Amino acid sequence: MHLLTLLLFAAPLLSYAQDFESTCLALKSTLDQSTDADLAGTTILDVSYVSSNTTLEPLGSGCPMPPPQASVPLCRVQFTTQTSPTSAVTAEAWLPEEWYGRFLTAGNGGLSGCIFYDMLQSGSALHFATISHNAGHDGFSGLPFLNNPEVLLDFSSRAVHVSTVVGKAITRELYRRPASKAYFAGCSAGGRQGAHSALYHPSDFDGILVGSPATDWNRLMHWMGMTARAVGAGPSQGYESAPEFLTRDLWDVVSQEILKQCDGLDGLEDGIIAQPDKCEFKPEVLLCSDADEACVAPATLEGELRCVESNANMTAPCLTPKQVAALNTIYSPLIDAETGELLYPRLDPGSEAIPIYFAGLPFTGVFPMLTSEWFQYAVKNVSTYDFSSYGPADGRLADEINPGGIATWSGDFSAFRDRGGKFLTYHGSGDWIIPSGNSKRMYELVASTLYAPSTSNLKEQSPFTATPEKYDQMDSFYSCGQSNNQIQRPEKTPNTIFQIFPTRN
Ligand SMILES: [Ca+2]
Repeated sequence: MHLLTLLLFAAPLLSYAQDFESTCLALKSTLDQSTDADLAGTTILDVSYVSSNTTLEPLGSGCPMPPPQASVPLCRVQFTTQTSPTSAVTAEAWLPEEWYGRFLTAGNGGLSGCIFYDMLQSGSALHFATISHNAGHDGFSGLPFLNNPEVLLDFSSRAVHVSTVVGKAITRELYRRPASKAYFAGCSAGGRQGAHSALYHPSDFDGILVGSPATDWNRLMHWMGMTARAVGAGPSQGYESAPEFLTRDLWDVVSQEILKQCDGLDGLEDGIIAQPDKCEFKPEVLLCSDADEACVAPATLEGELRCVESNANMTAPCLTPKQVAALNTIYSPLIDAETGELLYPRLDPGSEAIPIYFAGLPFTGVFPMLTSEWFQYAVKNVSTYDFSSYGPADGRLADEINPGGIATWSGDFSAFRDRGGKFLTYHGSGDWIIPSGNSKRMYELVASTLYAPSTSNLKEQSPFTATPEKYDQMDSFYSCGQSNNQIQRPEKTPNTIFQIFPTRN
């Protein structure tokens, strides 16, 4: 009896699975013959049926990563869409056999033109028809932007929209009905893509989830460059001898001192700086005790060298005046010296302990790749550039040119809000790259534009379901792509979450 019952139920399931597989395998032909206008300019590269727990070959080049894994049975569609005579977006759609009617577009990161397979896997496993694209170029470098404004435009503002429109059309063709809801999820540069979509393509998504969004992109790139410069970064290796440069050991001393000064400000000395905004770090306490007058105000090169030496020869770790000055610079907001305008918020005290800062980002003595490639290939559009004199004028030029309209710095989310869109954003206070103050700044921009409550007026009873205060103690979210066992101090990354649009239904 039990066997019969099993067979009675199993037979339709088996039939459905076979139907899905055959429908999937026929999809290339279906798509090739489709007259759907949304598929114009799209070439279907391949369609395959993928069983559960299958290891796959990635699409594209220049993106070293573990082989993609599909955890549920799905229809995999690889496609490319021409965005101009000289540019195209390549993408994949993972369409799960068990579909709950929802569509998801995954964001990218950094200057990446890499399909985000982790999100294709997790999205499809959660029964979303999920797409991810290469933002118009392959690989992690910004070099493809050089002399190709159309590729730059794809990265800055076009690839998400184009691939989403095509992805939705492919989804309709496979399941014979449109998705009931469409979502976007991305972090960092992917977070900027989500904000850009809400601002400029408000019909693309019903819900947008962005982490640590890299909004005000040009300013972020500039802040990163100026931060690196403040601590001695130059255009190439060898700048460790700069008087402002701090070794990794000294950074550990700085980090411990920040914890000492600021841990208790949240009411509990627990190794967590839960409210970094309250932390006014005073690096002067780390000055070498014999830092003499000549060192405080070095009049000669000889004096400067003596200061560095006094640091190196001390029995206990300590800082020279120039190093102290560098710390005061990076733990203060970046201000335009001519206009007094705040250009970008400060580095979050405590975030300096995150390992990536010492692996290619501001604290290595090397000018950061993100800033250098963006500035060189997108802003200046030159094959070489000497970053040894990078400074405020370069930041102003980036603002002025705003390559591809990438800035994403507008508070007018009204079109997205008015169609019922939901925008949820979070930001770790120990973010690797993007100061959490930028999300608060973005919130204030949106709030002042849409006449919503400012962060200082948010209450539990407000229509905003989350307040910064409420979530200050959360430590379950980390920065983009990090899991608990990958980060050294996960407990030191409290978060702030804003739901910019109230949940009305
Ligand atoms: Ca604490």
